[in-house]
Amino acid sequence: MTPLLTIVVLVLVAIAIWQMTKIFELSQIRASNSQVASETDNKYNGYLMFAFLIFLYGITIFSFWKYSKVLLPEAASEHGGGYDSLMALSFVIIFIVQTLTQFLLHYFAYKYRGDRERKALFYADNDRLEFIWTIIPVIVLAGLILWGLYAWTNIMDINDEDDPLTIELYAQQFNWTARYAGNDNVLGDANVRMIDIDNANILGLDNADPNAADDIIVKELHLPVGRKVNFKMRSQDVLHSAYMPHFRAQMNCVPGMITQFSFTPTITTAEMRQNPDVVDKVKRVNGIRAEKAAKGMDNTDPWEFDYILLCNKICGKSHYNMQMKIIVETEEEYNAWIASQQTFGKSMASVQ
Ligand SMILES: [Cu+2]
Repeated sequence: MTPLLTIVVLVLVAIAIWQMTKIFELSQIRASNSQVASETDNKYNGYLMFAFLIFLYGITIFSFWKYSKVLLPEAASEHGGGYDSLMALSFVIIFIVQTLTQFLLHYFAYKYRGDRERKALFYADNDRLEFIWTIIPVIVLAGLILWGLYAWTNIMDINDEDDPLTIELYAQQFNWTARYAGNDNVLGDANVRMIDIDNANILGLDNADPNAADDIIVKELHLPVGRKVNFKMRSQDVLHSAYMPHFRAQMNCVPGMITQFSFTPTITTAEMRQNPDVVDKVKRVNGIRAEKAAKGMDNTDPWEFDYILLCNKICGKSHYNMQMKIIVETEEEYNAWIASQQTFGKSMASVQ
């Protein structure tokens, strides 16, 4: 009922505005009703162009001031720094180019506004000018693309050098499961057809594969700082995307195939919680939560920063809630944690 009433009210308001503009138009009839723009019209539009330029600059400055703080904190992975530099350089170039071109566009529209006395200059072409405005974008874009390709090849070079940890990230509607490869650092074979919920084989591991017995299945990702991790992604049902924003990492999870991504975490969770940007963000979020708590609203527990694995593909109705906590810790803390986890072999034995 309420939506219908709202629509009726909106339609009535629209009709009222339309009628009022008609009355306004009728009251504005002047002696000369020429369709040709007058000097006043031209001047008015020239100034409006200038006003729009000021509006553009104003909103740019406002956005920097208001939204810079929602950006991610410093990258917590080895490759993240290079990735951020590339991003920052692209932003700087776009910013300079847009500031200049917007100025030129609007200034000239104002300067050469309609004037009956002025005649347009016939200027056929200028090779040198055309050369300059072609070669500068060519060099800048080629530079960006080459640097981008170089960064991409570096990031996507997934190999077994430096003794990487092998971890599987398993996506399904709507949660993540992680599987550590265990002492042998080799993941056991798995297939969605071998999933046996009754026997707690939630990832479909192959019981007959000796590599599977020492695999460790967990719901929280622990990573030792400074050790390279090779992630192998699988999906059970639809397209998902493993997104770890603080590590500048993202990879699609595709049913029927294994995709991979590799990175080395460089900052522990405890260290990241001390980062000034993170401290500031936590303070702001908890301020909002405290306000909500005062009004008696839900979900107002104070928040503590944690790294996070998110799904970055709209994979269904609970997509927004598909996440897993990531804890980056020292080698000793990691070893103690992994030692306290049960292996797949043991959990199978306890079920049967
Ligand atoms: Cu998903």
